[in-house]
Amino acid sequence: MSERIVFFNGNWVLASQVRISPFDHGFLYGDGVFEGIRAYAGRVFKLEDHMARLYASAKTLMLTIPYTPEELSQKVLESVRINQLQDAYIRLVVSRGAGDLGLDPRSCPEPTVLILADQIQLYPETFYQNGLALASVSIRRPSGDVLNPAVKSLNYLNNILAKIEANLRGVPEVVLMNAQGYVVEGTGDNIFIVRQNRVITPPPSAGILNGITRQVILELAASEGYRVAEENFTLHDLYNADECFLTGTAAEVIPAVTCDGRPIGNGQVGPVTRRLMAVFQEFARSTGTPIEQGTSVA
Ligand code: PXG
Repeated sequence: MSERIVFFNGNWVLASQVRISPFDHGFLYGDGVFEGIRAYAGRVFKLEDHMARLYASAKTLMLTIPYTPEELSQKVLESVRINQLQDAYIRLVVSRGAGDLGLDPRSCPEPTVLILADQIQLYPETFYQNGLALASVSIRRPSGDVLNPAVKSLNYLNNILAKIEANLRGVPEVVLMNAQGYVVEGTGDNIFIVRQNRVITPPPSAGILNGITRQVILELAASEGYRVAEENFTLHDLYNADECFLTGTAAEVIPAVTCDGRPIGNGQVGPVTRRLMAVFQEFARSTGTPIEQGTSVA
């Protein structure tokens, strides 16, 4: 495979030629924002929604992205095209940039902007066929008044600590709760339960990353005729649900069949989950911004 060409601070360069300053506050302090975006069959999925979330996250951090959303969208499309990809995972990172030592972002005149498109690393097919085992973890998701989970920042230590607990317990993904004990999300995905044909996911006010896949599933589930609700639920509700699944750009829609050793429903992938997995695949492959729309590379 030939080396990837990445967009780095206004230029298209080979990935191996990118030089990020040791003084970049993204590296020193996790000061920055990012998006994980997917392309299916030559079209970038929900590009505008990813851009809106990126700029919203940046606004909260008072991080001025030196491109308009339209300009940056064109670069995202171009990153897929220039690497001759059709199906891709795109990582868009904007960090505070290089500055002095010390937290103060005012010492960083120029943000660092990086777009990397590569082949996607899919989860093993057995996860989709047979479902995942989940475990709840002791680490809590911080509430909105601490570090708002709605901001997709470069600070993923909370999620990484949860991932370490997942590894120690030998499960591929875990369930995080907020300080009130309500289930909120996984380490890189949102969570849904199905109960009596109602499709339920925690509300944004519970302290979640407002996932783009989550929003798509809420809409697809409603158009499939299911009753949908954004409601707080507990581990008890999860153990006693009929079905459970996770959603995310990387995971798409992935079934979960046990949590903390309790089978969810009958411990098999349920019919609502199967239906939504199929509908999502169909939707993802039939919508999106064509990569050909971008301006050609000079
Ligand atoms: N919750 C969290 C905490 C996330 O980070 C999601 C939910 C799902 O959101 P979307 O918009 O993707 O439906 C995410 C986002 C990766 C990677 O490995 C992906 C995410 C996060 C961190 C890393 O590329 N997903």
